[in-house]
Amino acid sequence: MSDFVSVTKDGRIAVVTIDNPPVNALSFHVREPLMQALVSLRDEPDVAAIVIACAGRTFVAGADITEFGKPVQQPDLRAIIAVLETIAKPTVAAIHGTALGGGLELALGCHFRVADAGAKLGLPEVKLGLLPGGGGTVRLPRLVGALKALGMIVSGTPIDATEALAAGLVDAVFEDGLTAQAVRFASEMAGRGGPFTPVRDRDGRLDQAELPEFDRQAAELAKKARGLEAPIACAQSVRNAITLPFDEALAAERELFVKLVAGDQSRAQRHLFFAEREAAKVGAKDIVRRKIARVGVIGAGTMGGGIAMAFANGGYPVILLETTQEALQRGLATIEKNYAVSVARGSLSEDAKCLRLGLFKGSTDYGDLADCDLIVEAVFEEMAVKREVFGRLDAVAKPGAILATNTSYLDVNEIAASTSRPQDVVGMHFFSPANVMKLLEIVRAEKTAPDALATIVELARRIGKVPVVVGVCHGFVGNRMLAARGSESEALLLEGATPQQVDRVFTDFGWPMGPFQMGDLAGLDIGWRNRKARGQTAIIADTLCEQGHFGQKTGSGFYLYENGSRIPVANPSVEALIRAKAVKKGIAPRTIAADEIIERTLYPLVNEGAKILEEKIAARASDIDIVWVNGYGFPVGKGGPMFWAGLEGIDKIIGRLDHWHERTGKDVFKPAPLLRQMAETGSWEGAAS
Ligand code: 3H9
Repeated sequence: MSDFVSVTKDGRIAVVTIDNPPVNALSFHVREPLMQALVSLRDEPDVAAIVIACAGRTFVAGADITEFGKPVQQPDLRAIIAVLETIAKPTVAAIHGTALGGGLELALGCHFRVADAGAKLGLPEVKLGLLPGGGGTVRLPRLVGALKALGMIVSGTPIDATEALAAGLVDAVFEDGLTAQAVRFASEMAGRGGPFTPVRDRDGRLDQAELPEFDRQAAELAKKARGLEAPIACAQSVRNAITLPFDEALAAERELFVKLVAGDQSRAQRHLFFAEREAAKVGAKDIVRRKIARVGVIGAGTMGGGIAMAFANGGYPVILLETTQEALQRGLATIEKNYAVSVARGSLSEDAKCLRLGLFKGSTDYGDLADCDLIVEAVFEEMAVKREVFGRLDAVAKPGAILATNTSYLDVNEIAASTSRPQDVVGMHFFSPANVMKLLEIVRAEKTAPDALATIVELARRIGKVPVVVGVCHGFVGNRMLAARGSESEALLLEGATPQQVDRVFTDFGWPMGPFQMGDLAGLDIGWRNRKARGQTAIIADTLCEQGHFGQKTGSGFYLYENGSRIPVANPSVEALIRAKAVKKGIAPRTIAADEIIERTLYPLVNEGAKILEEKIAARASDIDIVWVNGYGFPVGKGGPMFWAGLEGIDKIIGRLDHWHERTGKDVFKPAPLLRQMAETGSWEGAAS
């Protein structure tokens, strides 16, 4: 019929196959022939049932996201589903791979859904700042109940075929031969005779009595939304499925979808979707990646243990190396405890825990690393120590093994130079806890070989990380910008702001926590140690550290944490300390507005990002956004600092940076030339060239 949709017949069963690689998105060039096929099969007397299947690696993974923000070309998905629901003969979706978003909505337009055992089904639109706009919020609750639908739609997390079967989302699961099984299933249904009830008319699972519990759960979810509109809209729309007639609920869903798709939050989240994929495109497609079968990790402390877990979670055997048996056993025990906590929480099965633990081998002998294809060092953050470790690695590692450092600040070129094979050395900057945090800054040193870099990027994706390649500079992209963000923290306090006020501005902006709370969580001693190493001071934070207040771990820092609580409480002695230091410096406190806090923290953040682009430490502005969203909690609904700068207005940012630069003379406020170019051209990329 078309390159993208074909129809074959197996006896009286028609099989409509969508073939739109890579993920069978419902682009216009699919929708048009799909609609034609369905209309014609509906009226063909020889056809007793229709199966909708997909070629390639997956069922339809959604609407075509690249079409959002452009005028809709008809037929749209809703029109196709409307036609599907006029078909009297049985319609069956045959699902393999992932049925996501518009893909699952298409399947919900069929009378039946059958799935391959490995399939996953979900409505992830919320992750793009949207709600399902093809009837998903009103049809899914009719099959699985409103509470289950609420959980699936607000989290956006897909469920597997077994769960889908138990929930009533699919009618049968097959181990293999999906299309043939779907044809058999369709034939059997046709043989049973109709009428077949479309999902829209099945109200049995909608229960008004669930409303109070629904509202309770929706309110909980709203609290966690942190200013994001989509989760709230999702919940509202699923609620409509219970309280409104089908067509009214469908119309309300459409209205919400249209509003969200045109909004800044969804634009920001779509930007992040493509940015993440763009960041992972490193090296020519034909570069032969090195084979990584076995990984070594040096250091079984918090970082090394987390890194080792990240690899084991991805299925890689790991040799964990420590200097003493005692440190090794302590590290391995912590890993075991962490997995036990996951089992207790229900996020990991006992079998999976055993499987993962079976992948670890502990050692205190560098010689045991000889077999590893990749060795990651997570030892003390000091150049002399790193150089020594790399010298020893150079002596034992096999030729071609990739040697990685987990340094967060140090010069990877210098580390590479302590080996005879700098082409095999790369930075892998994990974020703590390394088994949880998604971001991985991959540091390309001067001599890093392209195939080594491409291998690590691919490996990062395999273990579920979000990789971003960065260049060598102090703190790379993330920590360097963090320093710029925090450069005015103490000045703001001395001039009259409180830690609570600054943190509140951050959480109102959408951050999970503000800088002072984050400092307390990470441990104020870390920054203190770094400052001392660089001959820098911070009068409030240094004083707190000198007095033994390191944050959460000591029960006090910028906040108090009483009786081991993690909830920060205002700390009167910190406020007294700030006032005393201000008096000593002759600074009279004044009221500081939220706007000023943003200007003096987030504008320098953007400015530093521009400098990083100028220096080509990051290849694209969107890479910086990925770093900040995945590593530092920059709100997804604002798309990362560089995307947000566009929303905020580059001219406005430059104007205020100029103002603060004039007033303070500080370099962090001096607008980067690239920022000015950006104001003229409207594009970071255009400006960079
Ligand atoms: C929706 O459906 C709205 C409806 O409710 C309402 C309609 C009215 N569109 O991720 P990968 C591209 S919203 C366009 O690397 P994987 C992707 O950019 C949608 N392009 O593969 C990449 O391109 P490139 C709801 C898409 O195997 C390539 O495909 N659905 C789309 O790691 C490979 O992608 C979703 O949100 C798309 N929908 O993972 C699902 N999807 O090679 C979004 C992918 O040029 N997709 N591309 O960089 C995914 O979650 C993953 O892609 C998937 C495969 C799990 C399917």
